Amino acid sequence: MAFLSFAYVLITLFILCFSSPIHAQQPYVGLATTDCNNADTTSNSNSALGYSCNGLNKSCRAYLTFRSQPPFNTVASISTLLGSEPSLLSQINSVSETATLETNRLVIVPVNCSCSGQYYQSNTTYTIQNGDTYLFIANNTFQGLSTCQALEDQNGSPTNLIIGAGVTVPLRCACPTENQTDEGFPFLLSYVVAEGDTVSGISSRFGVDTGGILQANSLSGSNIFPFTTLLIPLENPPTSSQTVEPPSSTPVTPPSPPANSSSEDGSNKTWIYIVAGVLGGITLTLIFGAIIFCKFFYTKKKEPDSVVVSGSFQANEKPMNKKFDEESQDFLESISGVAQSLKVYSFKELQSATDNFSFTCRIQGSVYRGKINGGFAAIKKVNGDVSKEIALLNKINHSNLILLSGVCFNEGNWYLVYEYAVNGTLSDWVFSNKNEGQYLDWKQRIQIALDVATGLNYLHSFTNPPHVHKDINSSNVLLDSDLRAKIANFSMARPAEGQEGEFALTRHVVGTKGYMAPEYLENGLVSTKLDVYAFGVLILEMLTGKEAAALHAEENNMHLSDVLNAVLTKEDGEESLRHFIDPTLLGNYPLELALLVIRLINGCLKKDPTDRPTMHEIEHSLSNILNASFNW
Ligand SMILES: *[C@@H]1O[C@H](CO)[C@@H](O)[C@H](O)[C@H]1NC(C)=O
Ligand SMILES: *[C@@H]1O[C@H](CO)[C@@H](O)[C@H](O)[C@H]1NC(C)=O
Ligand SMILES: *[C@@H]1O[C@H](CO)[C@@H](O)[C@H](O)[C@H]1NC(C)=O
Ligand SMILES: *[C@@H]1O[C@H](CO)[C@@H](O)[C@H](O)[C@H]1NC(C)=O
Ligand SMILES: *[C@@H]1O[C@H](CO)[C@@H](O)[C@H](O)[C@H]1NC(C)=O
Ligand SMILES: CC(=O)N[C@H]1CO[C@H](CO)[C@@H](O)[C@@H]1O
Repeated sequence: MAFLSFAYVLITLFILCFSSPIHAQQPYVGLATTDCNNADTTSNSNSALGYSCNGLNKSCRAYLTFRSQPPFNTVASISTLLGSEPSLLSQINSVSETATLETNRLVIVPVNCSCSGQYYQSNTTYTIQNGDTYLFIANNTFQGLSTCQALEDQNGSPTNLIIGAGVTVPLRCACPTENQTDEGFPFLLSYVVAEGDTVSGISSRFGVDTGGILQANSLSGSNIFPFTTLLIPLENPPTSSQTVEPPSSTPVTPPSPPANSSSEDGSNKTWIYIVAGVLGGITLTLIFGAIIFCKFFYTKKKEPDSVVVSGSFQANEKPMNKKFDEESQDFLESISGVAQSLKVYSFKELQSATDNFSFTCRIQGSVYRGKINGGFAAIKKVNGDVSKEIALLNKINHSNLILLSGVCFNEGNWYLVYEYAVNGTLSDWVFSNKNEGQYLDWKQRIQIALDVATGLNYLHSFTNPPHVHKDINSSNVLLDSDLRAKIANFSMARPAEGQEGEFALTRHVVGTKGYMAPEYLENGLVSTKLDVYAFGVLILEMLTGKEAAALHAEENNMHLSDVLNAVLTKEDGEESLRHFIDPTLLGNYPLELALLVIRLINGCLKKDPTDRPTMHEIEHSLSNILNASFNW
């Protein structure tokens, strides 16, 4: 077995090594973009003039990023500057067309991108102002979305810029290559690097893997510079959730490579380190994958029906034995050597982080708040098999799914270290008075619903294989300092087997009361539509401020979708609707949008799972509702 997996790793590595140059797409130009006297017009592979026309299509819809800066801080002014359409721009960024955006907010700008000769570009026109130079226009006004070389190429010599005259500004965009399209990335975003950005930070913001970004830009290291563009290959068009700044402090930072690049010789060495690092990373990931795979396979064979049973944040009570203990220790040792993004903590470190797991550090159940490296982390103690949760969380990276940053194993217990969500669980906000008279307003609730939908859509459609969370409820949705939602507790998550519309069966029906879909309760059918149902219950709770179980009981145990139908069809429509909605909203919500939300919930709660919408459709509807809420 060990030999086989080693051979597998070698073969995969071999294939990877020799296939990676094929994926090289558009080279990153870096600081050459500001070297205006040195227009690199001779080399067509490494040009500051634009991304070369190597795509499948000669034109496409592409996306740019721009940071709102006065006077370009409204939907109208940004659209005009960048030649975009205000209605699309406002829709993608979930803001109204008349909105003024806060300074430095990341804005996603949809543009039409097409080949003009050798390079892709998106045209816009700009009127020369007093004091402008091509460099100033490209770097300061357009934030690096164009270059002085491209401006010169398009408009001629910079010596005769006339104030008030128009110039054509070619913006750096590109259409995906055939390979990118085949691999499921039909959208490209030209992301303008900001101060402090890292490739891994950017990849987590857009929910794509770091390797994909490195490949798309033929980058071998992580040397990126502000006011230059990186191409981000995307599976889906970008959404407003990606414009939110990611949390700045993560408890764990990977060790930095030796920093000795004093000479040219040194920078050559750096390059070698980086290549070695990337190759090493791939090997380690593969080995780690193989270990988890083997481990998984092994346990599966022994106990074909074992499914981790756990309520919200409650540890599983599984009898311990010596063998399991040893296996876990082996497993831990095996990951300690290879898991790059996952830090293995000593029990001592966690003890001191949590004041020896004191009561005051306890958040809930077996979850503690710990102070690690000056920041907070949530530490969950689990007595049971965590390999699946680790394997899943270690490969997902999405701002709406909680980040697992480390693990620890001690005396038969696992400790999982997660990013810390300051504002606690959604249930604390919706049902209890823990936040002393502070209630979520309408827009905050819709934003949270959209965040959860976005996270679930990612889990359902963009993890490989697709997964079902299986325990969506208001205690498993956490809120960060901006009251943005992150889905937590993946202990019950499992691959969504079968094609869409097909279902897997399980004999172990576990979950949280009130959130379980009828086909699951009755027949043990598992599909992504379970999460859709639970999500419907979740927004119903957010809308009414009542727990699903209470609502169910209050309405004489009627099925929830019948409760909704009753509300929707009552004669005194408006009044019964207002009566139904959470009084802590104080009537401060657009009734017609509330009605749309109720219809959406109704769809999610359909008895036949195939009648329920997909998370993708839900995300889309909620994004429109949020957009309309901003206009209200
Ligand atoms: C982009 O292309 C679409 C479809 O071809 C067209 O309707 C739209 O007007 C174009 N937008 C701009 C800003 O040129
Ligand atoms: C952009 O402008 C250039 C130069 O004016 C022109 O050749 C090209 O066709 C334009 N592209 C589009 C899509 O309008
Ligand atoms: C580009 O613009 C930024 C901010 O506007 C500025 O800090 C930076 O120095 C500029 N770079 C160059 C090469 O002019
Ligand atoms: C390329 O063009 C074809 C046909 O017009 C279209 O169906 C396809 O979606 C385009 N691909 C991309 C990535 O834009
Ligand atoms: C960097 O180089 C200097 C002298 O060239 C050396 O003294 C120092 O130890 C080196 N630092 C590292 C981290 O390699
Ligand atoms: C542009 C590019 O990288 N094209 C490559 C796509 O993949 C095929 C084989 O899979 C290569 O032959 C192309 O060069």
